[in-house]
Amino acid sequence: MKPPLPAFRLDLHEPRTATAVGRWLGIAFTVCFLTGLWSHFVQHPPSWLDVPATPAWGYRLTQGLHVASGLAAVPLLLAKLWVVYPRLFAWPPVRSVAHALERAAVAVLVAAALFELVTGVLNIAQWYPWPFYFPAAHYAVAWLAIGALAVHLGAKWTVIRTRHAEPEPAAAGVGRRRFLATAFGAAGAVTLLTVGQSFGPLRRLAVLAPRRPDVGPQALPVNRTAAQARVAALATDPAYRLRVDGPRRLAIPLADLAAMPQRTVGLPIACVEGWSVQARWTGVPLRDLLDLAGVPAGATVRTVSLEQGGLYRTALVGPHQARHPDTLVALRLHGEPLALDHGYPARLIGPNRPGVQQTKWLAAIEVV
Ligand SMILES: Nc1nc2c(c(=O)[nH]1)N[C@H]1C(S)=C(S)[C@@H](COP(=O)(O)O)O[C@H]1N2
Ligand SMILES: [Mo]
Repeated sequence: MKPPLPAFRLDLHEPRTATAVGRWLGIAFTVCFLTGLWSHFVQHPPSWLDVPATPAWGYRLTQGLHVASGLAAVPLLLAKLWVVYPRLFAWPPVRSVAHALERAAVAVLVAAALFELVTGVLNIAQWYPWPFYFPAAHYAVAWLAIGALAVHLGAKWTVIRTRHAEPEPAAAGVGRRRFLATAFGAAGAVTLLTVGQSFGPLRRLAVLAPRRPDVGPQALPVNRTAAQARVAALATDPAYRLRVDGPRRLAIPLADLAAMPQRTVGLPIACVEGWSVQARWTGVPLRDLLDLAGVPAGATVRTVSLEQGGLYRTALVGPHQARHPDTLVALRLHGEPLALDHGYPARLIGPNRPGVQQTKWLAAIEVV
């Protein structure tokens, strides 16, 4: 016979609570992982991937989900760690080979999850207090986290499945529900106070987000200014020419670009850092320029900025996006000439592309 449970057991460090928090944390991590993987492939496309141009808001959605799920995971991870921490110091530390592996996976999972969330949050705050290249490290550690999560779920599967087997004393139920309400409430609050950086209707609530999507020149945020990129002199030089290097080599003055047939489209800037906003762009369809230069339809092209250095000096445009009528060499934003900080005299803007690939201050378009 089992001994009777004490009447007021408010101990929350038990599997039922761990599982309840863990389920939502697992969902957040999975969404974050998959959307992050997509972001990585879009930015470093393998040879077989020609990133589609539709839906135009695709990257806006996946990257919005990536940052939102990562932010929601912060309070959930803290809650989970608080529930399970006594077990992290269980004695004896190792009981068998299987137990040793299980604990090793937990150690990797905790370390990798903390690393991903801390670097992710600092990155969207544009603070890089580390010596490594953030995207590469964040990507590599994501695999550690998801691998360790899979091992952890496998090891805990029986516990997860049997969580309702034992009846629970009423007092423990109340305490547990309060704790869970606090943890889920915190995750909900973080989401509500940040998601407006990409979800327009809630932009006024985005007080915890680093960016308001409607604040900046021409009502659009700026990630890197012309002054920071040191391009102001080149960008305003009257001798500016846009080079298009295909089988024919063109050097087109701004006035000639403006004299070509123009197209106006609504497309978002969707920054990898999570903010995004729709805007109205006018310019010359990229494919018209490629046709003029005799570039074949299946070609991948590279945009090159006037900027002399920087991580975003160049970007690739795959055949689908390069030939989509909405991919523009934009000259105007919301009907006015581009502000210098938004890429004057000309920038690339295309559907379903990460912000980092919307090259500002275009100098050239080259065939890869
Ligand atoms: N040449 C160049 N283009 C660039 C960048 C840059 O630093 N240099 N930043 C990119 C990033 S990260 C984003 S999110 C968008 C932002 O465009 P905006 O500053 O006009 O809003 O521009 C992209 N184009
Ligand atoms: Mo960005």
